[in-house]
Formats: sequence, C-alpha cells, structure tokens
Amino acid sequence: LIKQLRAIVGDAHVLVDADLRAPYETDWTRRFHGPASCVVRPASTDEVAAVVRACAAAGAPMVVQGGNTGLVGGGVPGGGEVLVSLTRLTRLEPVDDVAAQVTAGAGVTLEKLHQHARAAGLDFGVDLAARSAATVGGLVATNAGGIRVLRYGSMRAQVTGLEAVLADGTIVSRLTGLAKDNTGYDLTHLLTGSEGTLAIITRVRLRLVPLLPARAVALVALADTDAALALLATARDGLPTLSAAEVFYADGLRLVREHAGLPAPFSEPYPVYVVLECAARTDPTDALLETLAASDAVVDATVASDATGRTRLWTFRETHTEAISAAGVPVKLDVCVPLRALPSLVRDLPATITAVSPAARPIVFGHLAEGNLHVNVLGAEDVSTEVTDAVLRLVAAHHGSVSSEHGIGRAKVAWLGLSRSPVEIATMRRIKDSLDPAGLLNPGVLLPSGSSGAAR
Ligand code: 2HG
Ligand code: ZN
Repeated sequence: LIKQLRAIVGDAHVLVDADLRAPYETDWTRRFHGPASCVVRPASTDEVAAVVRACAAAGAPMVVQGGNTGLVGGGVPGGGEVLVSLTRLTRLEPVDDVAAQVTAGAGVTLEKLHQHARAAGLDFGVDLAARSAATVGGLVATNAGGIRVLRYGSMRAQVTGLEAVLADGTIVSRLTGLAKDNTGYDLTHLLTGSEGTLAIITRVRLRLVPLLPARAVALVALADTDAALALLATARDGLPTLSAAEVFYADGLRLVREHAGLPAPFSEPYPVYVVLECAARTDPTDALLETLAASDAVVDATVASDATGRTRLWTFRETHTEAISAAGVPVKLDVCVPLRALPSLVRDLPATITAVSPAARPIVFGHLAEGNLHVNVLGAEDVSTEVTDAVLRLVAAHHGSVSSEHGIGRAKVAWLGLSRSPVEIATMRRIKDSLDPAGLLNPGVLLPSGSSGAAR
C-alpha cells in the first residue's frame, strides 16, 4: 500500500518515519494520540480519490485531518490508520462577487479565507480563535461554530455546496452554489458535520457576507450569569449590529492574566465578564454605549473602537484556551443548554465536578448567545471519564447538548446517547453503513466502530 501511495502523491508526501508522523499523531491539547501506519498528503481531489481507492482495495482504514485544531480527537488516529492530511489542498478560487460566494480547497486556512474575501470587499461569516491553522475542510466536516454564530450561524449556514471523495474513491461534486435548489437529498448538508465518517471533503463552496469595517467592542463586568443574560437580551433588542457575545468568569480571567502578563481590565475584579462586539458600515460605538448605559445589569464596562483596543479586549477571552493548556492537560467539554437554564448549569458545575474530583479546577467560558459553555477542567486528567460523565449528565438534565460546536470525535462517542435517541443513532448508523460499508473512514469517530454487522 505504501508503495502505491508513493506512486500517487510522490515519495516526499508519504511519511513513514515516526518523527515525521509525530506532529500528525497528537492533537495540540495532547489529550488524543495514536500511531498512524503512515501520513499521506495528497495535493488534489484526484489524488485524494486515488489514495482512497488504494486504501479501500487494501482494506486499510483512514483518518482524515485538516489543521489538527479539533478538540475531540476526531482528526487523530485511533491506532494504525492511514492518516490522510488535506493541508496541501490550498486552492482558493477568485471570489464570485455576483453570487457573493467563493470555492476553497479543504486545506485553505480560515485566516487565508478571511484575507481573500476581504481583499474582494466581502467577508466570511465564521471566525474563531484557531483561525491561523484551522482549515476549511475541517470546519465544514465538524460544522464549526465560533464567535459570530449569533450573527451568521455556524459553518453549516455558510456552505452552499461541496466536493467530496466517498469511501470507495468516487468523487461527488456539487459546487454551483445555487441559492435555491430543491432536487432531492441534500448531500452537502449530510456531509457537513459528519466528522469525516461518510466522505472526505476536498472542496467547498461558501457564502460570503458584507464586509463591515466599523467595529466596537465592549468588555462588560457583571454580578452573575443572570445579569449576563439580561445584558444579552438588551443588546439583542437594541443593537442590530451585534456580532458577538462571549462570556467568561473571574477564575478564567485570573489564569489568562497570569499566563499572558496582562493588566487588569478594571480597578477591581468582578464575578462575570461579557465581551460584546458590534460591526457595521458606520461606527457603532455610540449605539453600543447607549445600550450599555440603558442596561441595569452592567456593573462596569470599557469600550474600544480602534483596532488595538479591540484586540486588547478580545485577548482576555481568546487567550483562555492557550492559558488553560499552559497550566496542564484539561478535560475539555463543549456543551450547551437552553439559555434559561444557563445560570443553573453554571451554579451546579463546580460541585458536580469536585464531587468526582476534589482537587479539580474548572474554568468555564464560551459563547453566551447560544448558551454554549466550554467547560475546561484542570487537575482531573486521571479521572477524565468520571468528570466527563458527571458534567454531561448534568447538561442532559438541563435539556442541553453534549457537544455544542466541537463535535463528538472520539471524546464523546460513549455519551452520544445523552443527546440523541436510540432511533436517531440507529438511523445515523444505517447512513454510515450505506456510504462506508467496510467502516474505513474515521473508524471510532462519532459512532462506535464495529457496532453493526458491516463495520469492522
Ligand atoms: C473557543 O471558543 C474554542 O475558544 C475553544 O471553541 C474552546 O478551548 C476550548 O475549550
Ligand atoms: Zn468555542
């Protein structure tokens, strides 16, 4: 097989040596790792198809990887797979400014996509902290969310078409990007969020949004999560330009400041902080200030309209992941609950976690408008299963989801049943078995491997 793969992509792009494979075999949180039989780096859809055909003929399972920024182990090997890295699929086609769409290769980074869209006077609606490494293929495969879901929706809402290689090497392509197209099963949206288990996405057609150059950011201090929700309601009503509403807490801010050596944003600490961002064609600062002044929930606030000041305020939020990783290997849980249940979840989390791991240190932050919290638990690596179980059961009891935006990956397969019914899971299994009967694509990701007759 390795000889065949070399013939397809060239010797330099089949990595067999352990030290060359290593960066692909571990996710950057260091939580998930497994050996790949080799890493193969195709440079085109045809090469991906040939790689898949060769692997399928050899009965070799594959794991698909983009920028390796995923947080649930969906892009790292379980053990022994051929790792198909898509980072060489970097073709970005010219922006179609009539349709306001663009076609991008799976390996294009989010940052490059932003630059490309902005150079054409448009923008791309999804943004997230891992923008410099996260790739378009992975963002679509995991239906990534990020900080602008409030305004533009998740990745799914941006995808108007895609091209993918099926498990037998067939290429399926639908890249016209029609705004209305009611001609049967929506394969694009079936593959979006399928986490590499149904096909390998090689190109995507994406919707673009107007470029809004005038921005204002507020960092707001509040007494509790109820107050954060009250502020959100006021901001949603009063600010049509609202683009982001993010939340973090005093312990997260402390960790971020220690890690990055940042000064305190206010003269005294507060329990809860919310970052609001408004984006428009004309300066939204006055409207933002008026909204803050009208909200009883606001205890203190600081607002920035210039790029440096905005980045300074965002840094308090966006450095969380990095600061947490620098402090240890966290148990990372990405969950959401109905907004009304958010204060109760935040209140119950610490005791739920310390009941199974007394020394654990939970740090919670996330995307306020979707009730999406990133529950990061430090000092609980040894009891990660127990902590995960306790937190996800608490979330389910609040009628929430065990994965809000990161996906199921390998991390949450055992808990999928807390969010999806047995009938839903059985239906997903039937779809998986019909598209990938030998169970060769990302085995062990999203659905347990080997639970049906056809899978390994
Ligand atoms: C974010 O919102 C990402 O910054 C990462 O989804 C979350 O590190 C995390 O838990
Ligand atoms: Zn997030």
